[in-house]
Amino acid sequence: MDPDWLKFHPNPKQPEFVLPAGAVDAHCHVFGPSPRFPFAPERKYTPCNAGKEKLYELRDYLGFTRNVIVQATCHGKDNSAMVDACRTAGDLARGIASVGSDVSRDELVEMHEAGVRGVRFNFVKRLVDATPREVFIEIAERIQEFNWSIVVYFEAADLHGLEAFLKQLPGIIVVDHMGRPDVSKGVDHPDFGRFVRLMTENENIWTKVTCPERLTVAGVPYDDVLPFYQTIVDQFEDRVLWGTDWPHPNMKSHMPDDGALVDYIPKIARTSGQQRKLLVSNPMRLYWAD
Ligand code: 0GY
Repeated sequence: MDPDWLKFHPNPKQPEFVLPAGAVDAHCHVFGPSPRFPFAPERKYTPCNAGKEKLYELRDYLGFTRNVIVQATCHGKDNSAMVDACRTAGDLARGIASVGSDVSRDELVEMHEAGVRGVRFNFVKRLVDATPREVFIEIAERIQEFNWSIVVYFEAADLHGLEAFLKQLPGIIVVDHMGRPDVSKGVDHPDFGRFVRLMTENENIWTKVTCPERLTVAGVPYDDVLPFYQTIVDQFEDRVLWGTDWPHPNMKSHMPDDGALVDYIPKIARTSGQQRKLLVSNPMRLYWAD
C-alpha cells in the first residue's frame, strides 16, 4: 500500500443511534484482498486490503442489513472483487460497476445476476484518466435494458462544465457526496446553489449525503458540513442515500470512526420519517426493485 495510506478504523465505537430495520449502507467499497483480486495497473493509489469479510463484519456491528458496493478506482474496470462480494451476500448486497465501451452484453447480464444495478462515471482527475463523454453516453444507453442507474463522482468546481452532460443521461443519476461542495464557501454560495438548482430542476437526479470527513474543513465532529446535508435532505428527502464510504480511500487528515459516522445521521436527517427514507425506502426502491 502507499506509504501515506491511512487504514480503516480498527475498532469503531458502537453507535448510539439505532438504525431503522433494514438499513442500507449505500456507499462502500472493497479493496482486494490482493493477490486474489489484484489492483489495476492504471490505478492512482494502492490501498490496504479491505475485503468482503471485513465489510460484512462492519455491516453487522453497526446494525446495517444491506450494502451497495461501489467499484473502487484502484480496481479499474476489473469488477471481480466487487462482484465476488455481491455474490457472497446474495440479496443483501448490490453493486455499482465501472465498465468501458468494450464490455459485452454477456458480461452485463452476468453482473446483473450477481447483483450489479448501476455503473459509475468518475470525473475526479486525481482518481482516473478522463473518459470521452460519448463513451459514457454509449454505456448509459446500453444499461437501460437492465434498468440500472448511474453514479457520478465530480468536484464542485466541475459542475458547471458537466451540467449539460448530466441532463443528457437517461434514467436515475446519483451524485456522490453532494458533488463535493467547498464547505469553506458556506451553504449560501452560488456554487452550492447551482447544485441545489440542478436537483430541483431534474427529478431524476439523486444524491448521497455522505462523507462529512472528506468535506469538512473544521474537522471532527463535522458541524461545518451539517447545513449542506440538512438543506439537501429537507428539500429532497425522496432522492437521498447514505453510506459509510468504508474503507475510506485517500483520507489524509484522519480516519473517521464508522460508529461516529452513524451517530451523525440523525443530525442530517432529523425526523424518523426522513431517516427511514434515507436509510431504507430510497435505497430499496432504487437498488432492490427486482
Ligand atoms: C469515495 C471517494 C474517493 C475514492 C473513490 O473509487 C475510488 O477510488 O471513490 C476519493 O478518493 O475521494 O467515494 O470513496
